[in-house]
Amino acid sequence: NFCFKVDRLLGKMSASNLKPFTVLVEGNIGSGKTTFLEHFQQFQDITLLTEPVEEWRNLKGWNLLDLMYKDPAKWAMTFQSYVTMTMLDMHRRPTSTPVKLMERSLYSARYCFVEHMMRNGTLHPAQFAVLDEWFRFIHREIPIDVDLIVYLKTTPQVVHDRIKKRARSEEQCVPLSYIEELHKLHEDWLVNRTFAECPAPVLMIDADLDLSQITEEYKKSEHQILKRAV
Ligand code: DCP
Repeated sequence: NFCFKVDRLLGKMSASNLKPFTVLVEGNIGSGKTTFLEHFQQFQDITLLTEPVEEWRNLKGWNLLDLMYKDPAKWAMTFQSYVTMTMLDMHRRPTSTPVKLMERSLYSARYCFVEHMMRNGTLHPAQFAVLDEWFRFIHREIPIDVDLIVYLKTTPQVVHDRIKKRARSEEQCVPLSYIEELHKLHEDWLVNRTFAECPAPVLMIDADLDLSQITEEYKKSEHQILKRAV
């Protein structure tokens, strides 16, 4: 028992000098990313970084998420540039634990949301060019470590129903077509690998299951994530 404790302590000390094993949790809107992160609250030695949606909803009193949904042509650029900043902050945040779990990333912002807004014309090509240059600059100049991506794969209709049920005020007019297009971009990025770089191996999870059954599904990923925790 004593040896085990010393071992663990040494493990922790050496782990704190190392880079954490970094896991990105990705998936469509309403796929259960937050619930997935909450599942890992029960374990020690993991830092959980949930998405800064609350920051997007209140920047000096301004609800950028709401502004973007109400008038995308005017506010998408502002919103996505703030997302870039808050995501970079999460990627760079130091952790004292050997495992770091992050909800979303700079990658899904660029390869799913910004990509969609460029393709459907919400972003002016010049606005897209600026966001893309920021992404490329960060990618080139700042180390962003990713070791594993957990992809919560869903069916668009299922998450659309969930989004309506959870009734986040800003998302009330999100059409099924938008969810379908975002789904396709996640698939192209993480499964088909057709247009964008995938920065780490992908672990796919069936996230269509409802809350009563999803824990079993989440457990399947525990081994891959926890083997890195001391
Ligand atoms: N969003 C966006 N652009 C981004 C990231 C998010 O427009 N680069 C929007 C889409 C949603 C809201 O922000 O309206 C939050 O989306 P997420 O899918 O990131 O988070 P959820 O809260 O839906 O995650 P989940 O339900 O899976 O926990």
